[in-house]
Amino acid sequence: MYIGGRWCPAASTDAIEVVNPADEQVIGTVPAGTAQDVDAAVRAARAALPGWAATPPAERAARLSALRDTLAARREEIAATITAELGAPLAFARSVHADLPIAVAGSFAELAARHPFEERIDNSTVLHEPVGVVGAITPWNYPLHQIVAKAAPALAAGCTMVLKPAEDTPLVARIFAEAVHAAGLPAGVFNLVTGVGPVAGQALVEHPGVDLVSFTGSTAVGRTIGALAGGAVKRVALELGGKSANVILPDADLARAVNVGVANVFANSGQTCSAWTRVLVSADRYEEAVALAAKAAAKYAPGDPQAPDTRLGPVVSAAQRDRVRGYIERGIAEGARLVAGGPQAPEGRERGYYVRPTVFADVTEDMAIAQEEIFGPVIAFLPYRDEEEAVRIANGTVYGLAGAVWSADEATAVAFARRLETGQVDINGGRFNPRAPFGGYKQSGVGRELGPHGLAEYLQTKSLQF
Ligand code: TXE
Repeated sequence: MYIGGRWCPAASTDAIEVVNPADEQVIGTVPAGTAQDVDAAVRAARAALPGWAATPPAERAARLSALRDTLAARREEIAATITAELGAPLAFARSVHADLPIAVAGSFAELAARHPFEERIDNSTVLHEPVGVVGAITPWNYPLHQIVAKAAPALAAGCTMVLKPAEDTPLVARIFAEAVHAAGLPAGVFNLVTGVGPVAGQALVEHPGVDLVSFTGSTAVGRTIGALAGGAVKRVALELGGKSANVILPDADLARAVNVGVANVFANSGQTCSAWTRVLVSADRYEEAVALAAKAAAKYAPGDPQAPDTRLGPVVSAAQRDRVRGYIERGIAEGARLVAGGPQAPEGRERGYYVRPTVFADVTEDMAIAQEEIFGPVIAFLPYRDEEEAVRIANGTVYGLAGAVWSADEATAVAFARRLETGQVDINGGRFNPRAPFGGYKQSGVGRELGPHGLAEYLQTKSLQF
């Protein structure tokens, strides 16, 4: 545990084993934190709060900038750790798992320096003050990014925090805590408690010393956390699941839309909350699109994430593998047409938590594979007759996190995107913007991360009237 600026033993000797999903070997252990550890961490965060909240934004920005630099200096180690504990192919671990959070840390360092923490409205001065102590609970799918997307804005805002990272990927969280230490953040501003969700996570949500809970994970757990936080009248931010639609309009470049769409889902073995897992294609181009996808899927042979040419590694855990394979079996049972992949272990990959890259055609809206988040390398193709039907299908799930629209005419794509009930839409492939707000409509969540909107989550306002 990293509490009050130093590494200290946990209250219990229970440990969590961290397993490499590529070969099922144990690669490390971390302490299984309890309510007692969480209490010590929250106390440390509360003690550090007045000092950090009063630290001038320029100084907070300087510490964040040092944190960015420390993470950048450890890029290789971060990538190797994430490859080992998550199974992400090494090149992707470098270019996304390491570089994205480094960019996000840098963007909040800049933002902290120039954010208007005070504004004038007529005869009032409005102060944007830190909410207080943040309890952050993160998942394993982008383990460092999820941490930085909460820690960087919280620290930029002047909040202090306790992090409970996912039990599957706690090793990179430890690197993050070391980077915080090396960057010279005052003791107690950032604290780390490892442990399992229902014990350490729940204790953090319920602790009266926590003012804001920021959670990313499953909708089921998000619902419980939202209810607990609501009951205690705490602020809460929830980034939850998705079932995003990739809408290919009739005039789009079909091959590009399908190939980019397939890459979008198979990246990170499909473990991306914003992945475009449902592809909507006009009925007259549907078979052509399905054939293109089957051909593209063949290029994603599951392989060792350490190997330089691997594009698809394993999924994170045995539980996740079984869950994903279960969905593939369910899709077949429900009558969808399997055009690539399937539920069996990929050839030569019986050891490790591998799943075949899978493409389903003839998926209907009522099927589980069209409605539920699978979180694995599985794509569902659905045909539509006209634009109205495409909008209805795209919006026809409980989720609303992301989506994509393709058209030869950008204005047509934008007009369609306006009709989507979702927090972000990529137009003709888009380009990820680490400063644009990220978050969900409907049951995909509450609140936004990244950029000025992400910073605002960690601030509360006070008006002074003159
Ligand atoms: O998530 P959990 P899991 C979805 C995805 C995946 C499914 C299950 O569909 O297949 O969730 O993954 C902590 N109180 N997403 O089981 O359980 C837990 O320790 C407090 C989408 O891994 O939600 C971990 O730190 N905390 C998602 C975090 O919550 C609790 C990313 C996430 O775990 C808790 C991950 C409790 N009662 C999974 N129970 C996305 N939106 O990107 C668990 N936790």
